[in-house]
Amino acid sequence: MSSTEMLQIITASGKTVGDHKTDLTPDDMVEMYGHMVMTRALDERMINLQRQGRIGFYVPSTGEEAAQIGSGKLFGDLDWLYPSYRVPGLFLQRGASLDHMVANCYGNQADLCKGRQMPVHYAFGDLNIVSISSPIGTHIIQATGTAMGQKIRGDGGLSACYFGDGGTSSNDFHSGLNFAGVTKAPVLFICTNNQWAISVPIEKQTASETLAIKAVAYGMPGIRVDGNDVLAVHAATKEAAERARAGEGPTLIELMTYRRGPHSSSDDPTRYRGNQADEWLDRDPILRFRKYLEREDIWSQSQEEELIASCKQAVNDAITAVEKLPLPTLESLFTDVYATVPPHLREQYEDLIKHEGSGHEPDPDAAFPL
Ligand SMILES: Cc1ncc(C[n+]2csc(CCOP(=O)(O)OP(=O)(O)O)c2C)c(N)n1
Ligand SMILES: [Mg+2]
Repeated sequence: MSSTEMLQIITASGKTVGDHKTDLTPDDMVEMYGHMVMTRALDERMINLQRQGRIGFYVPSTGEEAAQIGSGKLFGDLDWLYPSYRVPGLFLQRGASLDHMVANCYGNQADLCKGRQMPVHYAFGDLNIVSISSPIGTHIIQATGTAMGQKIRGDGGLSACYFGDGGTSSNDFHSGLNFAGVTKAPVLFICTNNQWAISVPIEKQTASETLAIKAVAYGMPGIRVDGNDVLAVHAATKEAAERARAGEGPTLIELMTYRRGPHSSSDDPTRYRGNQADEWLDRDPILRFRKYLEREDIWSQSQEEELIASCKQAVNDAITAVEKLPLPTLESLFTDVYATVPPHLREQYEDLIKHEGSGHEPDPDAAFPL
């Protein structure tokens, strides 16, 4: 497969292309399908919460579930993940708790980031998932650096870095891929080409024939994959992971999909694009995988109904568990940097407490800029 052709294993009608046989067991596939449906359930509910004013900000990933779930089964304890903000499914698949994810959107005391990050910017240190970088592309060089370390250590671990089509225009894309190519670092560059970077369409992002072809300049394979086909995403990333673990270096994987929703809850895409999103409804990754599983007699209507009900229930339970928790204490703004809080910060803390006591309240309607 070249960097201009596109790897596809299941078509929109759920049939397999050619005689492809997946190495995934029926149980693996049912588990992956469950994570895709859970990701959608979380997405829909969180956007509603934002519209109801119960959380400030959300980033939907509807229609991009295969791009998130296709690679998650490949990783083990020695691997490090550098995610983007549009891969909540990957977190769920790696074992992140829904309570922690929902709490991050409230920025309250159950949030592992203690309200210091933007919402939807999760971090799970114990799952080797690095905190999401808001500046686009900066984590690409971090992933390469980690992979260079993994290579020196020789422990068989790899790093995987998730970013979007817009991320390929960052300086760090060039530096990260260049160094990874030269050092043959074990890193997977997983680029979700959803064809938009906020209001910038892919044609204005690059004059390149594809994004995958950029790999050629860095001396690594580039592969273009149907990003709405979870089995194709799995096959391509698995091969790249095997190459990385065998000492053969990095791979750039371009996952072709479409950003069906707004960039974020603060965005109104009707101001800059028509309703192309409708064309992509037929290529829905969840529907496609479901059709495949039904054809293979691995899935039934009653299982589907049970799954949807249980996913919705799990999301509701997480919201109920964390929504009413208090915000992090003011004191938490001053901890976790120094072992002992130095005098100048202690003084600032005391001033802040005095200020808060004087009746000043944070503005509850302050909007998120992005
Ligand atoms: C360095 C930098 N420039 C601009 C922004 C504002 N910004 C936030 S998300 C985004 C679009 C990124 O698009 P893409 O990489 O395609 O990812 P997607 O949102 O489509 O998943 C931009 C420009 C930023 N966060 N960082
Ligand atoms: Mg994009």
